[in-house]
Amino acid sequence: MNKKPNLAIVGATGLVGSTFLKVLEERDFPFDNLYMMASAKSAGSTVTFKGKEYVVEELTEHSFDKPIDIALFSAGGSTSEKYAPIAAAHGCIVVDNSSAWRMNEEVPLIVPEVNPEDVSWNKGIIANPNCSTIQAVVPLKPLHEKYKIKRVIYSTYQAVSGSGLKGINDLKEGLKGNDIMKAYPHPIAGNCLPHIDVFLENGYTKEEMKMINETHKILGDDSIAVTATTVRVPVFDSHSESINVEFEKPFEIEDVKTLLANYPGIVVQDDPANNVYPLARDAAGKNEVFVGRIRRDFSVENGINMWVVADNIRKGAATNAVQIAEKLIK
Ligand code: 25A
Ligand code: L14
Repeated sequence: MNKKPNLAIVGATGLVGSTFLKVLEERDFPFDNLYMMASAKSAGSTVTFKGKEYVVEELTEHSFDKPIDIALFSAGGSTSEKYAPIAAAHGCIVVDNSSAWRMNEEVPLIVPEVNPEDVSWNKGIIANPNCSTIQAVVPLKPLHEKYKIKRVIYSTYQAVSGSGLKGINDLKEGLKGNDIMKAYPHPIAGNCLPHIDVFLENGYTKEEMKMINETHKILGDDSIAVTATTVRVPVFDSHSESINVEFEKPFEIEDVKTLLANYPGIVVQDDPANNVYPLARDAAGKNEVFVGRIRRDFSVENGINMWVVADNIRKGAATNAVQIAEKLIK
């Protein structure tokens, strides 16, 4: 793109939408016109960007009649299903945060540190992966390139902010002894719920299957065996993940640590003697993926365990989407 792009933020008033705005501002993303869109409920309200107030407009079939180059969507799956193709038909490129388009064969699924080249075959819609998948594949990528991954076991500890304001409110109230259950079928305060998104017929949750399928698509390798257990924990921000990885090739654990520390987007925090390891509260508000507890799995021939933490609304959603948009304007 030669001129500065016209941008639209769809779902501008939501948790992810408002974080798009923060990240665009922090990274000084170039733009000419900027449009804020949401449902009829929010139309007429205002949001502030770079000190200027913008009136939120209702998203309709005609929202993309005006020239818009890039639209960042975070308004849920059904909104994306309906409106992303309308935007694309008008020549706009949609970066979509919902799960609606991720596994569509015509739609690239991108983590900029992992598969930026896939931007080239977009047909107007690019999908932003699931938050838990994004932070996992960043450290897996350099390891897969060097040692070829055979199998991955994910166990996640996911923050309530993944469920939006409802989840945050359930935990806030629960901590005061008020067990409201608007986001979850059980109290979240003092609990761990092995249940994220809906249950499927195969016994897994949809969140678990997203991690499995999206890992294959982003790494471009269906031969990797992947399994997952995803758990909601009483933490406000940042998902934590225990990741067990088995490789084809042998390795030195110090080389693994160096490889990860030198990879873009990763910060290694691994000094157990001084109680240094990634923590959800420290990762909150940051854009990087934090990796620690990197150690050999002595139960298999070539395996490791690691602990991976990232802000699920930033790297897991808004930051990753803005990074994709940055690739588009390059
Ligand atoms: O189906 P999916 O893909 O799984 O996605 C489902 C939900 O997941 C969130 C996102 O919620 C989405 O609604 N989400 C998506 N990707 C995510 C990711 N990567 C993710 N969460 C984490 N990580 P959200 O809160 O981020 O975004 C909601 C925004 O979407 C707007 N919206 C909804 N339907 C729309 C629409 N916009 C246009 N057309 C439609 N048909 C929604 O606007 C919001 O901006 P709104 O008008 O419905 O809400 C306006 C005001 O309401 C506040 N609010 C929302 N929920 C609550 C709330 N206030 C109190 N309690 C609540 N529970 C908003 O803050 C806003 O002020
Ligand atoms: O698929 O509830 O992007 O933590 C992101 C938030 C799924 C659920 C997605 C959560 C959603 C997830």
